[in-house]
Amino acid sequence: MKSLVIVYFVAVCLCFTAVANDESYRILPGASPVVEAASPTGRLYGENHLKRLKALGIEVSDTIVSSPAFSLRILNHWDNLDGTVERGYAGKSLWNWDELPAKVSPRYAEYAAMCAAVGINGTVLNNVNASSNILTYEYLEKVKALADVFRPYGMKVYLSANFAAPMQIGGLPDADPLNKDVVVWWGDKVKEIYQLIPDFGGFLVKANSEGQPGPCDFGRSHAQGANMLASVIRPYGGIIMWRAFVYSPGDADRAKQAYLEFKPLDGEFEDNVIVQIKNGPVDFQPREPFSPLLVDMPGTLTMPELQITQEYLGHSNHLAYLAPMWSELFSFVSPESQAGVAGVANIGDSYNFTSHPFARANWYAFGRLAWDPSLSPEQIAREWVALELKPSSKKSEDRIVDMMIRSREAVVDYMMPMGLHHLFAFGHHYGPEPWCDPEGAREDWLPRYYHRADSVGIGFDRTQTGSDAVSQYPLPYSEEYASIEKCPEEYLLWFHHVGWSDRITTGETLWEALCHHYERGVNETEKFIEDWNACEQDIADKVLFADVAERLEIQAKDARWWKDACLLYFQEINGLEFPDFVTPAVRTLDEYKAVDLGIDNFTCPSGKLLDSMR
Ligand code: BDP
Repeated sequence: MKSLVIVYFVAVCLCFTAVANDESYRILPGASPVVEAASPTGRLYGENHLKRLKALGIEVSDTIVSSPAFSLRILNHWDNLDGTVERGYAGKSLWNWDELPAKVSPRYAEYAAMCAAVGINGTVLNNVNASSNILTYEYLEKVKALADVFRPYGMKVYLSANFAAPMQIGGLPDADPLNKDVVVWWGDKVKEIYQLIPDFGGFLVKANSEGQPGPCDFGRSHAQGANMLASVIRPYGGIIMWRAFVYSPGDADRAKQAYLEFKPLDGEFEDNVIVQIKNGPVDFQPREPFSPLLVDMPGTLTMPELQITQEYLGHSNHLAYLAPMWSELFSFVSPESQAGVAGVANIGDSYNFTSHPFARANWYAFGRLAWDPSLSPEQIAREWVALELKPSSKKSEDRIVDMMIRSREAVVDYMMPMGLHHLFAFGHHYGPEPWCDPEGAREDWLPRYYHRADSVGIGFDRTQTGSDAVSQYPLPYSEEYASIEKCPEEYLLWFHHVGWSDRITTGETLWEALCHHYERGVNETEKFIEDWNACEQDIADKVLFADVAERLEIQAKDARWWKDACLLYFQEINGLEFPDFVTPAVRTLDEYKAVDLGIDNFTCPSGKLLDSMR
């Protein structure tokens, strides 16, 4: 559709030169350092950085020049218009739609200031499973009120659009992107939006995914759908972020589907469309290999979608500092090849916005990495600990930073090590249910689809003898992942079905190694409790201290629950003895199978409540 190489080049230049310069700043050293910037937003970012340096006691001895690596650094709120948040664990939605636009909570500005402090420059206000009502005039006036608050902080507002909106609120018989009436409807809608919000950012679209409507319903491709919206929004400078999270039951290996659907469309998208791709090929698991689509769409603008909310990492109960996971992604996917980065927000109306005090570190880290993905997770953790927790001794600071750095690997270890994935309870994705098999559920929503445990071994064969997902990766990864000897241990069971008694590179059998990981994860959570308690004297905020302490206890209990339930279940399948180092299970497998948290599928407003239900 376009002369790709040129369009891509121009688009990248636009993204990385014009916009980036606009937001960049310089800080000149001196007794009172001076911030220079070409725009008010750049100045704000510079001043914020200077504040950060001051708070950290760092003097500006040389000129600092900084510009963002990604031009789009956007939060995706999965907030519904009824005030619930899909996969949100920090209370209700921050946006009080009932009160807006008449009443504008001071928390909106507080939120925007926190985003600006780390350089986040956009926010999608509503859930990707979008209600068309957000596009009615009534709601657009509310959106305008929020946009007016966010503007001085350099934050643009975006909306998730339901592709069937022309039918649902426009009264049209279809939403076919090639139907002139549909195009006119969207054109009028976009005009109405820009009259209210002249700097509106654009739309995020989840189409033909998990039951959402989309162009394929009318025999059109994703590119045709995205390009129609792109053409109506182009005159206003808006963009379309089109999600690649698609998979349908019964087809190929779910991990292959986004690539299979989108790769053939490479080069067909307009240059104001950005294909938004989840970091891994399945769905925000504690560890996934990177999505091959992110590195194989040279004729298309793409951006990774990260999940800040801990849907699959213990909700707001568990300490899981996510910067190591995101840095891991950028070690495979070069930031220069991406037009932006999106993060599914972990923010709600909870007193501290995120419920778990340490979950604020993930919001902070998302922004810092979106500005500069070369920052180390440790440096970001150190900044956050010093700025927010303010421990009074260096020893405690070091201890807390160390806990944070270890925390994500601990979660992987006690939930699903060595490449296991999706062993979660159906629906709420909190606890373990590797056995889960509710009636009528789609096969690719069930843990057994992913772990494939049988009497011989465990793991998903994604090599040429299996689903051949490995062939979607470029060299050297395709070769490395396809080889059972060379495959990194952390992805072993993602790509291979391995015999229980096979020896892996450490010399242990697979069964021993799995048991080791689970045990280590549990031990880590116990060490977190010790580490945190050792910091008590140095944390002035006693309420925060107690809150974290309580959650760490829950996390340790949950870690045991995960370890016991998974190992007992796998043992039932392989009939092997546990190695000596495995601590005895607290309950029997049947007791674990009977656990019912009694929480709904999507929202769990108060994470801590879960514990009392177990
Ligand atoms: C899954 C969530 C689901 C989201 C979906 C998505 O479980 O609630 O709607 O992703 O990203 O992780 O669209």
